[in-house]
Amino acid sequence: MAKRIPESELIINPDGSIYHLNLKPEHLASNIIAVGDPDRVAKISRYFDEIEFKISKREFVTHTGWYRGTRITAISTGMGTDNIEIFMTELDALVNIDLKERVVTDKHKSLNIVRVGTSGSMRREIPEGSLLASEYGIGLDTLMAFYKTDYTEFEENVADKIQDSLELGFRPYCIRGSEKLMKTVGKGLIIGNTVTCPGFFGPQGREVRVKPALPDLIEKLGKLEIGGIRLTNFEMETAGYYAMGRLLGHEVLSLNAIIANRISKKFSKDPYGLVDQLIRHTLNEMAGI
Ligand code: R1P
Repeated sequence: MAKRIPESELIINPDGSIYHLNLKPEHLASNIIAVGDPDRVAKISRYFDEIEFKISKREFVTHTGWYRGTRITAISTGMGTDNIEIFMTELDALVNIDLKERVVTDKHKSLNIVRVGTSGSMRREIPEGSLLASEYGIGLDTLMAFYKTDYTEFEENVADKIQDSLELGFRPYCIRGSEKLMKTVGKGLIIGNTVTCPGFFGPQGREVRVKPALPDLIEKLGKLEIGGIRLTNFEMETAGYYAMGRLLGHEVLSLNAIIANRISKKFSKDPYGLVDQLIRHTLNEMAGI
């Protein structure tokens, strides 16, 4: 007999939808475009040929519809890997748990999840205005201290080297995204390796009024060459997506609109235009998979 998941551990709303995302299984497509900013969801669904369903709760705004014959869900997550943990767990529950019986279903279903987000470059040669797909995510957050994941030896080595180089009192994690989606949705973009930070200012080496504890974070990370990979950009979700994707068995790829270059200190003159370019690229590539 399959183990029943108690009410307190997986919360279902009275209408049968999942607690935070407010979605029922039929509302979700297998191809998902995930964004941080709730306002970005409509900027994706305006290209749909038909919008089938819309709902929102907290920072999770969802539009499901059709684009050139492919059913796609555009959904926002808000910022940070703590939100990504909730997002990925509830998405997975919608497809891999019988919500009425509260048991894991026999046949695992894998989703295609593509993050379309903004990011800052830590490389002079990747200027603002670039579009980048993340091969690896490097988590400087502590999410994965709460889950046991299998890492490759290479991923462990990268994590060790970053911990040593930054003299971190905690262990970061390094994890690869979907090779399948990289070949399709990532096609034609710069390939990079993305550092995921648990904040926007200090954790990304920014000083506004308070001096960060690691003021030379960008310089140190920018100089590292680990087993042939170079770290390229900062944001706040990628590593969490990749780790939860591996744990739950989903294909995940993070795409980044590079709106700032942290070395040249330049900011894009048209960040919304750049995000729109990335949205159109993603829709067109997703329609084919
Ligand atoms: C910070 O401004 C936010 O922008 C980036 C970061 O990862 C963080 O969520 O992504 P989004 O543009 O998708 O929100």
